[in-house]
Amino acid sequence: MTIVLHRFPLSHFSEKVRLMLDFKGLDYRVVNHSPGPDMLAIMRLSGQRKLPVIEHEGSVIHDSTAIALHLEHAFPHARPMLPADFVQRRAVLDLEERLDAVLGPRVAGIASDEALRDGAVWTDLGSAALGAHGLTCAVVRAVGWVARPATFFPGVRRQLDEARTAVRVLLVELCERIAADGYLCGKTPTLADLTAAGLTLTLKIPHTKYNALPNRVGEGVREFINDPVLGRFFDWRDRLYAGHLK
Ligand SMILES: N[C@@H](CCC(=O)N[C@@H](CS)C(=O)NCC(=O)O)C(=O)O
Repeated sequence: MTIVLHRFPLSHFSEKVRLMLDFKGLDYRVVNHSPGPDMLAIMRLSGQRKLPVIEHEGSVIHDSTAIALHLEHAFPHARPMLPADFVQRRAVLDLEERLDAVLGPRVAGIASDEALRDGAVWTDLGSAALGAHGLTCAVVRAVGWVARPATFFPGVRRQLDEARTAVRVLLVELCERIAADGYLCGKTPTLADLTAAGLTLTLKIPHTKYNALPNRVGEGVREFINDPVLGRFFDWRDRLYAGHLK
């Protein structure tokens, strides 16, 4: 039975789950929602307001980690995302949790801050993020005019700079892990790899079948994309998409 993935088009947690479905080779359909207008429908469906949510054989599951555990349990013959060995499994889940905690709350702010520096990029990002029932480009542009000056307030600037530093430190660690073993927790891809790839969605827009920003592939946060140290991470992510994901 086809799995239904409810997502916001530019949601990095939704991308994390979409990558799990690809990786396991499962049949799925994507339903795009708009933050705001579709909140009531999401609440009615899942009893909470965040996406991703999946529907599978009458079950409705929210939270990307809960979805990962559900998929591992429901499809025992599909490609595993978690090692059978409990020590290795714990290591994968610990890294996944840390990736969620560091990248989860920071990536959207960093990507928005970057997009605000260029009116056209901001309008594309805002319109794609708001999805099919989104506000018009003119309103997105107007929001940009208000938001851009806010990023210069010292308190906001400090928070954004701290977010960039925290994300960069983590990405450097991921590069070291990749250099050592090829993947983040050993020599084969796991849930940790799918998490890192999915949660960095808007740091550099990947080439994917479900990309909400097809005219911005390869673009993103220039400080990261142009950093030679982090090149290893984005090259690795490109190979992961090309080899295992749609
Ligand atoms: N812990 C959740 C986080 C999901 C999440 O934060 N989703 C964001 C989009 S990336 C969201 O729905 N935000 C809307 C809101 O907070 O109202 C997961 O792992 O799925």
